[in-house]
Amino acid sequence: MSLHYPESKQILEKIKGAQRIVLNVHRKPDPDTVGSSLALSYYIQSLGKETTLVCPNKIGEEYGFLKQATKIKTVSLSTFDFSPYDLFIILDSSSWHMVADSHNFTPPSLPTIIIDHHKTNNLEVEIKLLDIKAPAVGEIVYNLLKDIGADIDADTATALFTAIAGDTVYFKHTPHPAQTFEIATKLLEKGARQDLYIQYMTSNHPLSFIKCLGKMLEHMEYDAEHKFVYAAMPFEEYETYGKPSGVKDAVANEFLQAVKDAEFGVAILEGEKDRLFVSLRSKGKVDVSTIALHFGGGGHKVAAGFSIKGEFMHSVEKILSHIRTYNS
Ligand SMILES: [Mn+2]
Repeated sequence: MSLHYPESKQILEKIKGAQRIVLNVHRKPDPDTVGSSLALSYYIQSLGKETTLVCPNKIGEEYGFLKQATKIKTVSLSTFDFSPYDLFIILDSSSWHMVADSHNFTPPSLPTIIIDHHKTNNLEVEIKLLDIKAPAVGEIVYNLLKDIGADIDADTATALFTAIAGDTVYFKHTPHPAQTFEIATKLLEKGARQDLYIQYMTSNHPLSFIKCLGKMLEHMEYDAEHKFVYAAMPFEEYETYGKPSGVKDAVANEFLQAVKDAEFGVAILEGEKDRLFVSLRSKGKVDVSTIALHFGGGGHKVAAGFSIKGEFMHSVEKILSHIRTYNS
């Protein structure tokens, strides 16, 4: 049987040669990084090896339906003691900032493997498995586990299903749908708990989240000349809703591509005073990762993001005027 990835053999050898393995869950953890890290960790544990999962931010309680999600440690990567470990595996990160949530992170001198799907990935490590065609790292890990002949049990299936469902926005964004739906079907046959995904990941928001989402949608405007929509929320307003997390992502994932004649959309949230967090989504013609790169962020052709510092109105204008020059 031919391998899906030539790197699979090398990765298996590295894992077999290691005893204590540390896996990274990226900043602002999402279902893809959490699910794919857990799935790979279950496999490594099945070989009788120790794993530790580290994330620079806290993992939301909603992930509790995934086995061992509550064991993921929240640590400062910059001061974390890597010395007990002999292998570092990073999933779903395209930059050291994403790995550590810090611009001062010095990577440890450990053998390091990166498994990622971001077009903007610029990390140089020993082994890099980058598949920019994969809609989620969960799909890459699935192919990797197949390549190395790993058994996919129900917990692994649930973790990988969660990863793929998260990044594809429940199978809406699938560049190669036949492959992705086939993998999803196989995972369901292995016992993936799709019902728990729905229960905890999509039907579990506080009312303040929904109201804040509604307010942000009310702010949405259409730029007919440059064919894009944008919605921006200042910090003062966000604060009145209790700063619910995930609002910008929900606007981006569900509504930025929903408007007739708009080619792409921008959601801007002043999540902290004078710090704006921006998500971009495209219907496919416009490559929004180049806009994100311009502002020091990254991502994919159809989904990207960045953050900038500055006064709210001034920063919003700066973002919009760049986009208008870019898309004209
Ligand atoms: Mn991802």
